[in-house]
Amino acid sequence: MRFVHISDNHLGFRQFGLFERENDFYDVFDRAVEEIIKERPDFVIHSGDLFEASRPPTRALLLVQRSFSRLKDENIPIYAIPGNHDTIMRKNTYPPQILYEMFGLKLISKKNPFYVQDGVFIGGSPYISKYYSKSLKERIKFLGERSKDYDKSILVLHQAIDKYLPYEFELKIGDLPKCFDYYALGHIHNRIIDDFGRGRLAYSGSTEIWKIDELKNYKKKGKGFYLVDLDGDIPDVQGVNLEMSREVIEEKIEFSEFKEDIGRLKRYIEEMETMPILYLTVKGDFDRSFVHKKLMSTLSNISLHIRVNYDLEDDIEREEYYKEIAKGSLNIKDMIKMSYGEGEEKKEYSTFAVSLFDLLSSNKIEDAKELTEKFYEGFK
Ligand SMILES: [Mn+2]
Repeated sequence: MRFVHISDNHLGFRQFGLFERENDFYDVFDRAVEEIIKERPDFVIHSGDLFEASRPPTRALLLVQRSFSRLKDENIPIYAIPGNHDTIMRKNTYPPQILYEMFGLKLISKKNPFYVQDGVFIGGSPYISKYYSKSLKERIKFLGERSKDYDKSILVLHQAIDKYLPYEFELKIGDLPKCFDYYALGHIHNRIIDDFGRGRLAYSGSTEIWKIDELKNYKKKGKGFYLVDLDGDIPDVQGVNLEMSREVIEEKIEFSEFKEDIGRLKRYIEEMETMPILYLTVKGDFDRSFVHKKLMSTLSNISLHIRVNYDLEDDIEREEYYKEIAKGSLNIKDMIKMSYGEGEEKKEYSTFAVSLFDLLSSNKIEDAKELTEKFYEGFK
């Protein structure tokens, strides 16, 4: 019995507002499906965040339709949960995954918490926010009990666990029952494989570099999906690596070596077939506009996107910024709104955040609780 564990494809994500990046996420998903068909697994487990948002672009929806109908033709069913990105936080709504039930997708939900294929128990829960972790723990406990009638069992979740993400988690490692053979997890974008109970626990990770802090883990462990063999006493987990669409480069440059480093970087990039993404930090004592102009004139026409962080020894601008805040000419509420960005759905969040800020800063704790409960009601 072999299956594929894949997660966090974030289809429809237009990183930096670039359609090239949106395509990168589609392309790597396409390559994943090619590889899955080559591997001929008995089934696929998808542990959430198939889409970047709960209302994905039509192109993303079509790509998944085409891919899943190919898997259906090959008799490979997909067991899937929605993640925090493709969950809709309202009552009586459906995640986009439900569109593919006619293409062999089996949605793991509150209504259908588990399935059994060839004697293997496949149970799980859609993403649940930390405000409802009590109900999440109850669901997991229930699944643990039900799984005991079967030889092999898999638990599918899209949650962070304290052991792997100590600052922002919904579950502690001790909350998981130890009776499952494989814990198919999503949410953390790095690849993680661990021993747990009598089996193995794994985050298969994202399939593209969604955020720069995934770069280190990607360089060490690659990105793609896991191929799991359930036949032995302990599941055997193999990483299948997918080729990324372009390189992401992170460099720290000392201003004293600026010219040499930029020249070296330029020659390195010129060898590439596809334009990379650059994350540069320039450190030292220098004139920001000189460095910016030089960087752009040397690298912008050979890179898809450049992000520069200036680490100035004597940062006058930052001091000015702090002075502005102290004077009160920068409004915290405006800053909250700005950090959420534009768009209908984002406006809902920023309105919520600003109202919460108002209540909390005037010490209305109970009102803040009530507002939060209402906002997250869809999770109950
Ligand atoms: Mn994700």
